[in-house]
Amino acid sequence: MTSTPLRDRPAWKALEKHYEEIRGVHLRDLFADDPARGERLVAEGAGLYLDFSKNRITDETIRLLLQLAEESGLAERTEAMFRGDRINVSENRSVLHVALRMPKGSALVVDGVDVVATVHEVLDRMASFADRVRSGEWKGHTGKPIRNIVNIGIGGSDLGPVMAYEALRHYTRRDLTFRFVSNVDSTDFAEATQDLAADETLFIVSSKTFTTLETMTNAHTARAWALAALGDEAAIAKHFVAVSTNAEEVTTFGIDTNNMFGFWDWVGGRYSMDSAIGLSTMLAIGSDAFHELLAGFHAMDEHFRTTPLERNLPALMGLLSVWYADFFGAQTSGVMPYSHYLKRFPAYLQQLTMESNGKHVTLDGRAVDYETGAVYWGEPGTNGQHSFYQLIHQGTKLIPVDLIGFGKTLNPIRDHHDILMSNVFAQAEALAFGKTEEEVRAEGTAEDVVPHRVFEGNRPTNVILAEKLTPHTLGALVALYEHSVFAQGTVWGINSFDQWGVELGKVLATRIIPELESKSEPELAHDSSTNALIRRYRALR
Ligand code: G6Q
Repeated sequence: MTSTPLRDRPAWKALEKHYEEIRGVHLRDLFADDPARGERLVAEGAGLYLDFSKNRITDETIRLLLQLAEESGLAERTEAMFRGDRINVSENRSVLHVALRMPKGSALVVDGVDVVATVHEVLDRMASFADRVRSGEWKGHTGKPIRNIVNIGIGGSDLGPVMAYEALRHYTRRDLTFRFVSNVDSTDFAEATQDLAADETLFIVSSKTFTTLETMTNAHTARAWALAALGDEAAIAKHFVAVSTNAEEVTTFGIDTNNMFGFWDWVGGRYSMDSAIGLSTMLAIGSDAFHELLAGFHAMDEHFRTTPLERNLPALMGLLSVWYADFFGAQTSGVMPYSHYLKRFPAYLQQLTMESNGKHVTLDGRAVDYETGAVYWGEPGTNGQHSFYQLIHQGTKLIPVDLIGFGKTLNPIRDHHDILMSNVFAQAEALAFGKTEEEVRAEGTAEDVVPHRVFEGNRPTNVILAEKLTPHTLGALVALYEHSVFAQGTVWGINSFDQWGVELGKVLATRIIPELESKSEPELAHDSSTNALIRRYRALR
């Protein structure tokens, strides 16, 4: 891996020069000069088709970005990750979410342990548990089968499960109700459980550490809620299971470790939806479909590991993100899935991308002198088109956008799907080519309105197409972004796998809780604003 600072790498210097040539070039001209561009600047892998032709790049840009990847050691670092090296240096951990989806029978030995075998042991236990619940063999305390499943978890122990449940709803058992409680706001728990019968409800307490304040608060509330209805401690074993790496805390909580599904410190929270954290997903779609999801992840892993970078989807997308963040100064990036089932995908991606690459120091602790991870955001198309797309089309900011669409809908009704997909293509076209003053005038527009109706264009998009939203496709799509994030982090030389930035607020909140709850007026030693806010809250509560 290179230790040359990013700005000193030859490819970076060349890109700086090259940017000066490209910044004024319009996509209209790039397409006019190269009629085959839209068929040429595409890549395919793991069932996904990526059209990256509507980016502000030339063949030279790609060549330089690939050179940058090489000078940044992307290939070596990818191998290091797949080998189980401790590339998460600030936590001294391997980063092996890729092992979670390696097929049964393959092997990856890390520190003398075949992690693939241990992964499949847990997957098999999850499958037999899921089968028992889904078949009704697993009975609640009063002898009734489980009809409701409530996942309690937050961050990486929530966003993946929620997103996957929504994304794969078509494949879920409709006679089972799934709810997800994450927020320590009691409203979340209250609303999620208000219409559920405790004797038909199973809680999955999902927490890698089993110490997270929000999750443990909700888990204890759930315990009290179940006990109030069922009146017997013995009921807990039938109505609570845990997903965690911390057997001791799970036992202390009162959950039988036979009903605990483990994972490992080499699985980061935001990279864990395909570990036991996906238990709710498996309960919803069944173990066969869950294995298809894993196969989709694995197909993209293999694509990423083995495909030359110029045809490598995650590498190309990652490098393009670097191009816009560091050369065009783009601060944000949009992700717009044209599938209503993917409505939580942008929220999921926000954690994956921003917790991973929202870093200001390099692996060896030096402050960066370039931009790192962009702000990710998005909503399902076409809804976004009727709200914020205005700013993307005609605002003053450059916002690269990923548009995700499918060839087939899972709910064929009249011509909805063609209408939906026409919008994917129309948006990408409008963003790239815009509408010139002459074109607006030619429509007979009044002269004073002309400037308002001009679309500058030259707004970059990636269009990602797949045949159909299936568990396999979802796995491939998530892995695509995981590895794109990795490629970006590698170029930036940052640690995409720690998240120290979430710690400070947690520590401060723990100090403030007693100040809010104390019966007597607490002595406050914060800044004047925090002191005044706490006093105001105490008066209001
Ligand atoms: C993800 C983060 C974070 C984590 C939550 C929940 O990468 O580490 O979002 O998933 O803080 O942690 P627990 O699973 O330990 O409760």
